[in-house]
Amino acid sequence: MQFTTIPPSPGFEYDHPDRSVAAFKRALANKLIYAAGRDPVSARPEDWLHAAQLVVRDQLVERWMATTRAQYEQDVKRVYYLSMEFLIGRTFTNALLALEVQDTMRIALADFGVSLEDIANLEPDAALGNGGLGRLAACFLDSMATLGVPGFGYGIRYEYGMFRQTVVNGEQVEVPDYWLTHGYPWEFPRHEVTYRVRFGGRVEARREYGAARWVDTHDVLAMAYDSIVPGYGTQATNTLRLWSARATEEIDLSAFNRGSYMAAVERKNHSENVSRVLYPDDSTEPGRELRLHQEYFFCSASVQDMLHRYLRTHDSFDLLAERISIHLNDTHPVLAVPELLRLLVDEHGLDWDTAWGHAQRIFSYTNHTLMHEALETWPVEMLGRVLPRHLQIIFDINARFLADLAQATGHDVGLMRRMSLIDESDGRRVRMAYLAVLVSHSVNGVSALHSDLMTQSIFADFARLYPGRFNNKTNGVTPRRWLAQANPPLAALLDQRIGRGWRRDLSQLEALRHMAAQPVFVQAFRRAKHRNKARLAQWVQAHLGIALDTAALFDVQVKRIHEYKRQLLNLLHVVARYQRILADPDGRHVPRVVVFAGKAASAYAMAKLIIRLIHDVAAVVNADARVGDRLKVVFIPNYSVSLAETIIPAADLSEQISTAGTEASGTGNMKLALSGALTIGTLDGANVEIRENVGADNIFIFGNTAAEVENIRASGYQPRLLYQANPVLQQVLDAIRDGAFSPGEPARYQQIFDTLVDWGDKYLLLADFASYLQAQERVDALYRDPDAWTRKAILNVAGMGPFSSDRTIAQYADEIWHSKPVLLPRI
Ligand code: 26V
Repeated sequence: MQFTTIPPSPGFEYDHPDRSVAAFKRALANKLIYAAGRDPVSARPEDWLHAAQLVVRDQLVERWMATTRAQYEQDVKRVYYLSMEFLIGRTFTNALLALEVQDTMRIALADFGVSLEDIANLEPDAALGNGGLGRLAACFLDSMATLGVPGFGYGIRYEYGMFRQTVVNGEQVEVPDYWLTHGYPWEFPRHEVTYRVRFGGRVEARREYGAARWVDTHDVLAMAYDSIVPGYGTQATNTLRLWSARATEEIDLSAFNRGSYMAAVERKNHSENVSRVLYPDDSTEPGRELRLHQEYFFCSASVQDMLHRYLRTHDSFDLLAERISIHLNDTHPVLAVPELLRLLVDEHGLDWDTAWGHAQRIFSYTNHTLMHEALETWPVEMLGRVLPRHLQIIFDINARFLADLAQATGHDVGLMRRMSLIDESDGRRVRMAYLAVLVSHSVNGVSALHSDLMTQSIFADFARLYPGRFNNKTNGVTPRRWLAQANPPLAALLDQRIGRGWRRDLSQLEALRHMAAQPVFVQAFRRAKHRNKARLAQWVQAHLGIALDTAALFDVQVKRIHEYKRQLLNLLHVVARYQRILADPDGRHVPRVVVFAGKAASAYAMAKLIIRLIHDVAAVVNADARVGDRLKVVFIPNYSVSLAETIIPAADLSEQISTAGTEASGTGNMKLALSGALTIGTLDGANVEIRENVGADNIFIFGNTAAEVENIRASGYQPRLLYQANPVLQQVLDAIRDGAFSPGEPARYQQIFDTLVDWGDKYLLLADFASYLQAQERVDALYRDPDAWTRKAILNVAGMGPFSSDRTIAQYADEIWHSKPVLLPRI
């Protein structure tokens, strides 16, 4: 591969980093000695990792500067992706892969007696996100860079990322994730890039729809930290800019002079708390004031930064909407809307209509959940206290909107109340999702089903009023991380059979379709899967002390623990299976390893109880000699991006079993199918489209559809009747209720029984139980025929082309952002 050097300014000389093994060795030695200050004689693996990270980073910096320069020269439209979460994981191997220098680095390190794999495993994850939404943002960054979309991620540099999950006596215990202990070598602190972010105070000289003065605020500084986002097979690299809170003064001098040193230090701490910790809840909206501070903090800094960049090359705002797009990743960044209006009207003197016109062409919004509990609303009282000027702007937007609505619909008061930005039903609260819909020229859901349901449920009134605004963009995942990096055996097989092009064009996997009939290929595919299973088994043996039979079917459910995702339904099947083995000890049972992993929000009691039940069931089943290798249950603690990279490639079966209508899309479903797992799932989220693409014969679909779920609920669902009518279900639930898995505390799971049988079974586990068990029997039957199973697995991989996040981002770029790639020499 030819590396094109972009010349720096003429006469400027520097060491252009070479890519030979010899050059890597020199660079490693230099970094170790001069950057890390380590004598090679006493260097620890961590030091080698640090040196190697810096060597790779050097390789990226030149491309980064070339891209940034080209973006300026071409005056491109920039896409700003605002997200409270970026769940990045590790960067070292990903950067090696983007540059295609894994082998060079491996050999260079080996010459020093260092194993690339060993040091790569020492890198902590950057876990600045909860789950699906945050990981999607990270996949999107990768795809934007790869496609040359001039994309900037903006977010928060949390000091504490997603908590570390430990398990103590079967129960989740959260441990803070201070991930910066050894520094983060991928970031460049930009001390000079700081913005003042204001809170509180009051508003003076306000005119309706006109400028106002916001005064007496207390301020926090936002300081930028940039990291490089490399594109694959291109010079294009993008920037992820994360904001860190700094106190405006090191210590408050007036307090200091009055002698209250500690009070001054406390104030500083208070300011800097804004970026201290990621909220580890992805389900409930607790309305905490610190969260509101976080949201505004990063929106304000980001919008100030983009206007600053725009004004470096433009002297009016006329072209603003042609030069910038702002994408709202869910409603968390929606305060960017009143912030942009405030800056344009109050600080830059634009009139309201012009500013609003710009905003409507600039903003677009993605909705990621229909779950009522997760829809953000802020109390008017709190918003007015923390951001008084923004509350006025929101009121102004609302007044205009309601006036227009009244005119268009003939003063339909019910409709106006329903659509108002202010919900008056439960105290007065601002509906952030409505604000996002009102300002955006595009509102999308994340799978075909979810986008449909979105316009039929939470946004039905808006969809009637603005039908052209709503669209679907089905999620995707980056094939670089989730296939090339996570699944080396399969990646190598693909390279050999269909070439390397799938990394940039995943539709090339289609070429596998006809190979599903070739016995040699089927065998090679099975060997690749087996190697991944052996790798996971080794991990489980080393970390959990459980021996797994790699011939068993690896049945995997990995995701946040949520009632709607129904890990409990999976567990009911596990118990039924256990009871079946005991009842028929000589039967031909297909051996299974059931793997769970996932975190529960720290305040989500039911989710934590489910984790405990998984452990209790595992303890009983795994210790029962009558069961042997025919059933093993494993809970892998501290699910994370890097654990996902080990678990997912090892899966035979992918559990995607949410109550239809509740999972917006899912992306784990795509990662698992891409690694050749067969899906057992409901017709929910992107499962529907996965079925269309892999073929109905190659997926195990069960359970009620979204429409049926709605009907069941509407016509008075009575789970107890199902319990009474199904002896298998009864035996399973009775065992759980009676303490078969918690003999020391028989009533421990009474609540689970009650929730399902007597308290309404909100997520319809019992309604889908029989159908789920039948689907599991189809799974067993197929697994008995290894060739037939593997053929279907191959057809799954072959059908995954459309689920590349490159496809998703290309659609966002064409249909929403109208952005063009930056032009750079190809490599
Ligand atoms: C909500 C909240 C509520 C307030 C506290 C903090 C917080 C943080 C995150 C969220 C929203 C979570 C929404 C989410 O992650 N949705 C998932 O998005 C994936 C990507 O589109 C999608 O595949 C999953 O189906 C969907 O559950």
